[in-house]
Amino acid sequence: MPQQQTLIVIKPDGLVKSLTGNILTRLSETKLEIIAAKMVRVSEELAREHYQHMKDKPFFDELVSYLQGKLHNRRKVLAMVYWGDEAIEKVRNLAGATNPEKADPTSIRGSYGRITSKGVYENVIHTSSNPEEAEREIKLWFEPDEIIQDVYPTKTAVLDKVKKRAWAQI
Ligand code: 3AN
Repeated sequence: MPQQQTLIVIKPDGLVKSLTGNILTRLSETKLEIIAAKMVRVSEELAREHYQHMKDKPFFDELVSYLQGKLHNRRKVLAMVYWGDEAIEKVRNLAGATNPEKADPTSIRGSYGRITSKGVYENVIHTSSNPEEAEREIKLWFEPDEIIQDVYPTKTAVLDKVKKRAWAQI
């Protein structure tokens, strides 16, 4: 069985509904390992890039606002990388179908998702759909050093005059 990595994002509706614990408990049924996790304030650029395959859909702008938390007044998401046997399919199955009303009622989206009166699919989590998308998404959301395993080849880049924030005192 292939060892895979997959991106999981608990979206703003999942956070507003205090579902983080429930979702992590459901994900632990897969016996996969968490190899990266961080809270992210999603920029418009990141949201647009993440959903680039939906850019021609009429609901694209709404989707970008949704991932940024603008529809829930909660400007953050929890982004994670899970790793292990058949990780992509295991997590997709547990997440359920994209349309929360069509998702198996015992799946995460079936249990907690909804379609708003404006037609937005609030489906609580994002999960990568195939190995190519997983690679694109993981590289978009994470730096190599934020992942505790070497999942894709890296190179050493020597950065000169890079400005970054540091602790004022240590
Ligand atoms: P998935 O998230 O299951 O991989 P995609 O990639 O087809 O599904 O869609 C990305 C996101 O776009 C979905 N998570 C959902 O929030 C939204 N979406 C997809 N289809 C629709 C639709 N018909 N109406 C409203 N929102 C949609």
